Amino acid sequence: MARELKYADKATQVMLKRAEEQQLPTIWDRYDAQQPQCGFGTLGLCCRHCSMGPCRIDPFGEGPKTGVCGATADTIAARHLIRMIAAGGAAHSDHGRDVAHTLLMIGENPDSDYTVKDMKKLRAFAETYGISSEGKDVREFAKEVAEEVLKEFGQQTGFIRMTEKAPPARVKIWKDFGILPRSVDREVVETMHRTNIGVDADYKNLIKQGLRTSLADGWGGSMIGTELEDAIFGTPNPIASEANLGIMKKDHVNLIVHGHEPTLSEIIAVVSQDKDLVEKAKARGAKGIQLGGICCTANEIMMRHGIPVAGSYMQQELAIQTGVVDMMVVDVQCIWPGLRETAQCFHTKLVTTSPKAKMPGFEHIEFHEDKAVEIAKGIIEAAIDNFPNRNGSQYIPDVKEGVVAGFSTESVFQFLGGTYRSTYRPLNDAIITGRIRGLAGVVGCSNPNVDFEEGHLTVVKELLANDVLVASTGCNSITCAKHGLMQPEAAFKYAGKGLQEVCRAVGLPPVLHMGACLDNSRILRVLTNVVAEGGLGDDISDLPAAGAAPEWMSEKAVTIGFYFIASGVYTVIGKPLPMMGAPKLYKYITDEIEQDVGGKWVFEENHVEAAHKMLRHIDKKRKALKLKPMMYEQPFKPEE
Ligand code: NFS
Ligand code: SF4
Repeated sequence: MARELKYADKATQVMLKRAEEQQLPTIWDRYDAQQPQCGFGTLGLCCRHCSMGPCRIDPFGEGPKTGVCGATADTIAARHLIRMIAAGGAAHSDHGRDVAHTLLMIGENPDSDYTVKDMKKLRAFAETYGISSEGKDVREFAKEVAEEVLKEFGQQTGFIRMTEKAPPARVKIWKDFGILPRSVDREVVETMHRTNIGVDADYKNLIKQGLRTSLADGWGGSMIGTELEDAIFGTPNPIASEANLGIMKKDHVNLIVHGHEPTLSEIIAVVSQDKDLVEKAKARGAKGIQLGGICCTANEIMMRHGIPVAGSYMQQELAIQTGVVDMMVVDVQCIWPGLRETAQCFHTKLVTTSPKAKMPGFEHIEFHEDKAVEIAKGIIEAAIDNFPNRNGSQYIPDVKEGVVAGFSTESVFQFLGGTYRSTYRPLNDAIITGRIRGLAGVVGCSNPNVDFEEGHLTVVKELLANDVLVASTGCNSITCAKHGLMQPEAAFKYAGKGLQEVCRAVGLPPVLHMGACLDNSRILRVLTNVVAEGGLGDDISDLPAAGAAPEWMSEKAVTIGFYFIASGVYTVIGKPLPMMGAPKLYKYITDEIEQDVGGKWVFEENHVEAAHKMLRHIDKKRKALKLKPMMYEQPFKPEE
């Protein structure tokens, strides 16, 4: 079916048209083939948690209002929702846990290919766990920290220690409400238990456990992952790079890394320019080796090495359709098994590397961290060997954009305060004096159920025009990068006058690339630092700030949304969560929950209106803080 993508980047538009002409399969075709999708599932009204079912609730007619066990719509939808949180949180946190394992290996294996690149960061992290580096060599220290962290993943009592990094007022809310997470494993397991047949049927009590599980991810698994990745691979600093399919080169071996965990891609990034390998590529007739990323693996290596991004989630098969990808090597998460169908039409070799993620039609070269360089070299060699096998038509759209990435909680600090004094003061002052209206995190996936990139671009541009500084992660970052929003010059094109002045003064792009989805934890820390700097209330929920994931699709996005809400953030998504058939649950998570945790869900499929809702919320918070009126006139003026 011909499909027009009005908002998508030019490379995607061209590639999709070619795919139609050449009858190559795409995610959009598979999506269309699923229409109409199940109404019960969309509304959150089906359950197959036991074999008396599957059950479904009739939301309109005379059909059943409960499942066989008597579970109501609210119970069924709430149980399903928190299982999504458990799954998404487990994905992030397993990633975080793997990074802790890498740290342990650094401690235990003297021949490890990994080292600690940022000792300062590791020391600061270890302090939270009451571990000092004094009198210890790096390996001894790394081992001690890793063991303590890994123990925490499975602890039965106490609480996840990174939660103490939140503003004290926030920690008090979590304690009083009873959602301070004990440990990742404890919360995920308890969520699975409670949603088993005949256990928790109270939608509010279920959501409460969901909130606690999401916090175990945001302030636990994810945050630990980010911190330890920074310690091992280096904390990102602003770095220039490029994004979109046009980064690939016809006369080079093109190796695409796709997935999420940077342990393999980091090593590939380092060894891909190895002299012997480049020579080998030349011997095969290529001019060199071009590395590119897809999804969050791309974000990780762009943030730390400036390796260009080939595309976002929705472009994974379009990359292969260029005919010049000699290998796509994947680790975990957001990888389509359907890539096989596309790769079959070309010479592209698909390689899985994680024992957790094998796929039919992919070759499996298992990655082991203790032989990281050796395996990475083998993978690159296999890509080189595949270069002469290019068959089908080759076409690389000549489309790419410049981007400045690499904003970490720390580098934002330095940017604002200069080299002499790291401080968030200028940011707080810009908000207080009305140059910046507020802060927004715009994050998350893309989804064939929306016009590709319309959601991200509309929300971000509307916020910028109204002087909101945007922090971005995940596939939103890739969209913003491809559309030129992550260059300092973008401020002059898209930002309101106040935000423009701030960006010009310090040379910041108006949209800050803060990394992968795992790095949403950086946004939590930025918000915490803004609170700590003073003048904008005591808690994250006091800040003129909001979050959005306009094109979300993954269970990870559900977890992220819930931990932002549990941290006091007003959070807007496009397509509603699958629970619209559960009226009491809907009222709770989009309204009453604000009383409990300070944040709430907002569903808004009109993206301009989504941004306006965020702006209204930001204005409400500015008013409550009695901040000065905005310095310059804004296009969006909320009706009084
Ligand atoms: Ni996040 Fe990153 Fe992209 Fe969505 Fe997938 S890559 S972890 S889940 S699709 S933003
Ligand atoms: Fe049906 Fe209840 Fe079993 Fe779910 S748990 S399938 S609602 S009987």
